[in-house]
Amino acid sequence: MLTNLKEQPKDKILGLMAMYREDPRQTKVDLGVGVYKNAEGVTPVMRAVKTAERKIVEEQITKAYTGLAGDPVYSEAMIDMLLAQSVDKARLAAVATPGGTGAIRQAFELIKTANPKARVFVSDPTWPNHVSILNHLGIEMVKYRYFDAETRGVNFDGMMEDLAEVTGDDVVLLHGCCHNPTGANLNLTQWQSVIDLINDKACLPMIDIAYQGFGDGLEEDAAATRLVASSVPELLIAASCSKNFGIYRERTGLLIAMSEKAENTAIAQGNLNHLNRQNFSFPPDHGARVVATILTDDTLKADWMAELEETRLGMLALREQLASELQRLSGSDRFGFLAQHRGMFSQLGTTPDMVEKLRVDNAIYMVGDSRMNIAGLNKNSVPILAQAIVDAGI
Ligand code: PLP
Ligand code: TYF
Repeated sequence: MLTNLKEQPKDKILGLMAMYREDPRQTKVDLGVGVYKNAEGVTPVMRAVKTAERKIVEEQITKAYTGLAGDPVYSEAMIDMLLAQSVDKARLAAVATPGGTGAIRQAFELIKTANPKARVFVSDPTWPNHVSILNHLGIEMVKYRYFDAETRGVNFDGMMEDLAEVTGDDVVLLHGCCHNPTGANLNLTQWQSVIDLINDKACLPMIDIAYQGFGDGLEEDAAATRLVASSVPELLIAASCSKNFGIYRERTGLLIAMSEKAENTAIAQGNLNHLNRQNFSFPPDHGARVVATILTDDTLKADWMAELEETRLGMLALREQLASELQRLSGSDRFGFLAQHRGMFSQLGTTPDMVEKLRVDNAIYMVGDSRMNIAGLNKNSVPILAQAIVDAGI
């Protein structure tokens, strides 16, 4: 039977990681996979995470199953961090999931259960796993214009024109902050227009938030999600702790379903639990426990926030250095968008051929759509990248 299997398309981002590892050139620069790296090229375990883990080792007295939804202390702490006081908590159902990806996968499954006719509108471009999971589940996907190839900002008029096609059966998937892959984000006025459209169409919004704290700050990055939550009747949120807690391999995420009325929450919660049970039963606990330990301890939380802020400011400084170096070398302001983008990524907006040229000639690895992981840079590699970009005639 297994001989019937066909080859599956590879994940291009993960493929690039392997290519980079095999490149013998000393000067190689990895701007591929979205993993934070410090100036030494290391993805550190955050201080507060280490302390929380020590505490868990010391104090944990059982590893018996939690519950299908995971530990409620984790869900509550995450809901506070994401949504603060923006919504009545009685309207929220939530489950711990294996990573943000687990939350996305189950959000899509929930959508399919609730409405088999639903189409999911995704930004063009979006994180490739959104597309592949939707295809895998056989859910119809519709792209809306998002990235303006000219300005490298958001093509907001195009986006709104395309979203005008949404019906009450559909879902609009939005990146809560730090858009992946482009780095271009809506401002709050634009978010308000999207909310008005969502309410007008009576469609379901879904927010994927994987980089809270990597853009403008922990609170600032949640502002759009909170605005949506306080303005619409129903909402799905898929959150990831992989980046902001640096616990990528622990697989720590949360799926939240916000119902219109508190009386619907029990059914929503039952459906989320059911999805966990069908897919893997109990969610992973270690990462969730680390996050809950940090968020419920004032000292640990303050230390985590301080380190997250250092991380964010480090990426911002690299953006500014790169934009100003490019301005100096090219004598033009056309790269100013790099300092305007937020989060880990910026899409340079060049062709796959140019991306390939940078890899072959300069051992610079970026994703084929010209997405760069800014955290893959350091003070010394910024001028090398800037020179290579200008030399390639980009
Ligand atoms: N959503 C986006 C846009 C992402 O970039 C990521 C990245 O890793 C995720 C979700 C989920 O990540 P994870 O499953 O590692 O938590
Ligand atoms: O976009 C990224 O690089 C991150 C990490 O299949 C990632 O979100 C990349 C590919 C993948 C899972 C995670």
